Amino acid sequence: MNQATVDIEAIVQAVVAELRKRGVAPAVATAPPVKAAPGELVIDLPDPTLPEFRRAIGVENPYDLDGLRNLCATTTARLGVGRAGPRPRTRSLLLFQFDHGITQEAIYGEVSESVKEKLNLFTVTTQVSNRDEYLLRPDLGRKLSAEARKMIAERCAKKPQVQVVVGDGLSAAAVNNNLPEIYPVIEQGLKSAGISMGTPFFIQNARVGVINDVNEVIGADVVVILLGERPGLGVADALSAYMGYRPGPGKTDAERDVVCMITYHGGTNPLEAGAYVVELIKQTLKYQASGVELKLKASGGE
Ligand code: B12
Repeated sequence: MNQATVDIEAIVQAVVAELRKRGVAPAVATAPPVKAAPGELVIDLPDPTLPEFRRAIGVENPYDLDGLRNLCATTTARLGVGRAGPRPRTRSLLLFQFDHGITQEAIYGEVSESVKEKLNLFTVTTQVSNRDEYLLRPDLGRKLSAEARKMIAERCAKKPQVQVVVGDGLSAAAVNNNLPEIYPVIEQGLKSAGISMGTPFFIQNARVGVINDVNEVIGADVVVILLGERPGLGVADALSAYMGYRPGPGKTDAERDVVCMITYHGGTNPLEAGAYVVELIKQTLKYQASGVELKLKASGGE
């Protein structure tokens, strides 16, 4: 480090100290500057993913700092991060890129074979041939491949009351992290209620609407698909349970229900969610309806 750099650093420190004294410096968490060895490149910025920096207030001189802190604590949205002129701060940009990287990994990741094996799930595919096509062609993710139909016909029990299937959807992490917890709760809950369950399996590159195709082969009263939700910049491993009463050709989301945000990271934990899914299945069987029709019937309307 040459003399000029040292001088500039000393000046910056002195100015920041003076601004702090006057209460003008931003209420941003800072870390001591990192000293570079000769020839070494140092990015002198604290790790923005650490909790104290992720949640730090970046607004300079907020009118009501406590109020702003309370507001920011209510959400994972990027509130009160401040800006550098018209642009986001480097800290915000890096954090965004980090979180975006996690969403990409969730979308392009694969559901672990060991998770499938533990629950004895065999794998079939939709008519999608790769992940890019999955993202571009949701319609193909709603259709089983011919081979899948054949395999399901050969390996699965027919006409159970409830058929549970698992799909990767938009987040493999959602399935990897939550399926081992939620699945046994659903299985146990249905068993103790005396409700019969079909042979579960895993559908790669699946969309919600694939349950219509599944039930053409299975003929269940209720089909439940546990699949990964679109990852967000706050949470990337949330699972959903979508379900419908006697799904089949032409059935839409209006005839389906969903239990969403199943995750330990700020959603409903998978154990509780599993119990809720079982309750919803019981209602669906009782009223022989799902979606809007179930709401109407359960509330006494027609
Ligand atoms: C993307 C999305 C949508 C998109 C779906 C378009 C698409 N092709 O992907 C649009 C904008 C159309 C949408 C609309 C609605 N949505 Co929406 N949506 C989501 C979101 C952000 C992600 C869903 C996801 O990742 N699905 C997984 C992928 C793999 O599924 P997919 O097959 O690609 O897409 C299907 C599902 O997303 C499904 N879907 C989306 N929303 C809903 C809502 C219900 C009740 C059902 C049964 C199905 C459904 O529709 C798609 C086509 O079949 C979730 C948030 C979350 N935390 O899950 C909310 C969410 C699922 N939606 C919700 C709601 C309320 C709705 C609407 C009823 C809003 C309204 N009042 O109009 C409508 C209903 C739409 C419908 N399909 O009939 C709520 C459900 C709450 C609940 N427990 O009932 C959620 C959880 C958001 C929230 N936190 O409030 N939605």
